[in-house]
Amino acid sequence: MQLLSAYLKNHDTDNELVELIDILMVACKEIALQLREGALAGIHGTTSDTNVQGETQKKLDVISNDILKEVLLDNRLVRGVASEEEDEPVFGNPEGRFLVTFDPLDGSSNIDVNVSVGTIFSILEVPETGTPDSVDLFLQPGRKQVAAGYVLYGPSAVLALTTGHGVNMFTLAHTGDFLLTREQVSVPETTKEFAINMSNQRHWEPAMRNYVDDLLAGAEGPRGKNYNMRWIASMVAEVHRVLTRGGIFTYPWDSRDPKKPGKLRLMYEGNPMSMLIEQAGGLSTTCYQNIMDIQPAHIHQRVAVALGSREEVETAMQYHQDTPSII
Ligand code: P6P
Repeated sequence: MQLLSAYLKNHDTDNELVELIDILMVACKEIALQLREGALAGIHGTTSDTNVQGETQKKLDVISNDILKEVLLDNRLVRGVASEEEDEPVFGNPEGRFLVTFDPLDGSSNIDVNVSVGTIFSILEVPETGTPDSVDLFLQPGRKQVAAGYVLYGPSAVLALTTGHGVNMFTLAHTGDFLLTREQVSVPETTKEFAINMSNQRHWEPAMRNYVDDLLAGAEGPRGKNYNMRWIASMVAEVHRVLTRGGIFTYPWDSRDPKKPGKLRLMYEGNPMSMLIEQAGGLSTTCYQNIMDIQPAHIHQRVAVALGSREEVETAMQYHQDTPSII
């Protein structure tokens, strides 16, 4: 089985990008070790702090964030990082070539119940023009990403990675190496599986309610087939399932906070997951437009997400075109 860096070099990946991905994996391996220790190391539970999202920070949110910041900002290639857990970007080498955004521990509400969580990352290049040490450097649409991926800390730790030439998966071996375990992943075009938090149903737009009602109507309904539902409350695990066997994952706009288009964040959840899904032949939208076409206005901007099997996502979009929006 091929080592991660060997695979990337054999497929003509930019040497400095390979180096950056390698150090990212040094951080993720440390996070995986911390998670394995869990309660034994006294690192379950919450801190007394809340992050910029207004969410109570788990101890492992902070630990993971600190590991990633330390490893990345210590490398000459990194101009700056932006994290779900940081109010503002943190800058490193003024001559650095890359910008990294990340959700250090997505799904962290699952940690104390021992359910899979993950690190999501997005890699951009510093734009030619831009104010030094400014958040503006990061505000690039998802199409500008040079790489994106996640490490899912599940029964095994799996890296799903794209550098713009398809999606490959690498499993963390006991040796500490990430070894190629799935090459050129492809999302099945159709599906019978959907993932949504049904408890929010009364808050959705009419179009989303109509779409999900028809999924629930099954073979007797307009879709003409029976569907299964999943909800793990960990985007990394949901996207990994979609990449692995198809499906649609959606966290739509809801009326609880009408000024925000949804719960998920564009820069370090929507964009990296969209690059993975599109590179694997799927589709990733807000139900109205492709997520990677959005020009970000601020670093913690939220986005509605509907991603996965192309035919299913296109159908969800059609429901939104056919039903007047209330947003
Ligand atoms: P809810 C985790 O907090 C997260 O950001 C995603 O990983 C996940 O898909 C979603 O929120 C779960 O949200 O409202 O079901 O708890």
